[in-house]
Amino acid sequence: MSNIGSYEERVKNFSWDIAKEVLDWKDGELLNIGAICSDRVCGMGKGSKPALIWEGFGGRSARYTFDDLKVYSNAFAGFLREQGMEPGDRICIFMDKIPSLYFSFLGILKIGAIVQPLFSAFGEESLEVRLASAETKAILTTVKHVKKVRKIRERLPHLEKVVVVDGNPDRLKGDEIFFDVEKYPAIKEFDVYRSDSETPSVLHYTSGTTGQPKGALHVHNSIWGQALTANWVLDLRDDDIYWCTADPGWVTGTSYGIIGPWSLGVTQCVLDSGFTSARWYQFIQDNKVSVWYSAPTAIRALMKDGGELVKKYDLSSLRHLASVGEPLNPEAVIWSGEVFGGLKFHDTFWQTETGAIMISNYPGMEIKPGSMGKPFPGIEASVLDLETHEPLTEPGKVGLIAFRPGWPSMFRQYWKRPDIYRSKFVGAREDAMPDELRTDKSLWYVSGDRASIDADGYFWFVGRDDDVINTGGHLVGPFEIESALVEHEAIAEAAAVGKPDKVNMEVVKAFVTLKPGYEPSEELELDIMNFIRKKLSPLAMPQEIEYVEKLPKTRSGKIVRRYLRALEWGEEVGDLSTLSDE
Ligand code: 6R9
Repeated sequence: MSNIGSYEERVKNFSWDIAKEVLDWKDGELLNIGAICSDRVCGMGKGSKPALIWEGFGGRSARYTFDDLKVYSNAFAGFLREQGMEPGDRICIFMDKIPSLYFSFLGILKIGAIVQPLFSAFGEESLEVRLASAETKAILTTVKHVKKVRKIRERLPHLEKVVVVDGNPDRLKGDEIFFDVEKYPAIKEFDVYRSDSETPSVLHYTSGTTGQPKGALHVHNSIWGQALTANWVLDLRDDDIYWCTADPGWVTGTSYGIIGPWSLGVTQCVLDSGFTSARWYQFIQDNKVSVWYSAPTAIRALMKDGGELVKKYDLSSLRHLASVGEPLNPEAVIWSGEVFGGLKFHDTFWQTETGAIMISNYPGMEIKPGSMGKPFPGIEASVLDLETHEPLTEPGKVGLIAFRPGWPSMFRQYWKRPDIYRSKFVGAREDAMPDELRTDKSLWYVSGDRASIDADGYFWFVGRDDDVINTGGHLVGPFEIESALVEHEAIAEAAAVGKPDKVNMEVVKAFVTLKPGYEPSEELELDIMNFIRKKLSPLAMPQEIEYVEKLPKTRSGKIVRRYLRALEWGEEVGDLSTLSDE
């Protein structure tokens, strides 16, 4: 049965040690996420319990128990160790949501290396930037995606091993290595790396306004936050069939698509095929999904197909629904209550940097449609005045969402960028080290989002405090897009902003000036779109390109995206006095 308790009760009597009780954790046990999510679950007598129910394209499917998870993650661990991979090395996983992604994720952690999951739809430039930044030593990929690695490999001196986990070994090139997890001699017990709470675990790249994406580095200690929030907020119980729709290339897909559920020994389903509403409902029906964690864009797409379609399926297995990634509009909450037998999507708010859910509609708490809910027990959250950075006390006033440092799953640094890490903390000393910042309770970690808090303590999201574009719950950095745009032969200068979209909330729109000799045309527009799709990803591809004579700039020559964005959203353009008037 559920052990989540009432929100008020939990806030009053909170301690992170409760996470250890939930996992039945004894002091002195090995703190290694890879082992906790597989070996440890088997050790608790759940080895034959289904861990992963998988469906792919074309009707392919597979089922794996926790025993399988243990043996196959051991195989990846054994193989990688054999290949000379060492604790602390960055190993990238670049695949669709196939079973080997999940096995290798745990296997990499078992040798004490750092997992760098990257979204498989990334094009070669998105991939290159992230592999170069992390000085990644090995990449695990598939036949479908290895071609992109081949194009950039010679520019990546640190990339020693390219491993392909499917297909035909005869088709590999050069020193690429073939690895078939099912054929590797079974390792029953693997000698797991003796990690501790501060051993680095996962490196997720995330986009900011300026510069290239930054790597948010997590540690094995994150498990306490991920397990407890998976238990209390997602309400995961031993007999659940859980479906997290996120891709592990993004943080939701690892914190709650791998670590949270499997640390609790919960069965989860993965659907690795294109989206249609019918396919999703069928998947829930066939697998008797009970807890479903998804994103507003998907929910809006389901809404578009209407409530009648829902009635064609038996979705009575569903018990709890939650959402993350972007603002969940009140209509979506109300609609879900109507069509899913009274179940409403519970909005949750968090970030790559926070590692786990920070603000949420806690089960049992009254849902105010449109609100993100309240801080998780043990999390001190506030909104800070936009100018003074003092906490706002007046209900309804808009400020910056901020958290007191020190929760277990908080990121420990931006990879090799202590300066940017420091800039996320209000009140930080200029020479403060990452380790001091993350434990200093006099500071605030600022999320980069704006919200207000109402008189009942509920948080209401307002928008981002920067120029990052959130398209369908995925963050894309304008700088990365602009840098790629100006590599196109016809483009002189470029600005990328989000424009409103009914389903995806925002899509990318680019404003460009052309080089002499090039004329605006529809053909050129398509060419530019394709150029970005291939280089970066379908997410980063502009849905519209507007040719302009010049871009709005400040006197110092910086492009003012804020101005272009406001035009797109029909908002007040704001203070233009800093704009150049040339
Ligand atoms: C987990 C994840 C984080 C950013 C975050 C904010 C937006 C996330 C939200 C939300 C409104 C919610 N965001 N949850 N906005 N309501 N419930 O999504 O991580 O990819 O790092 O994105 O997404 O802007 O700062 P990440």
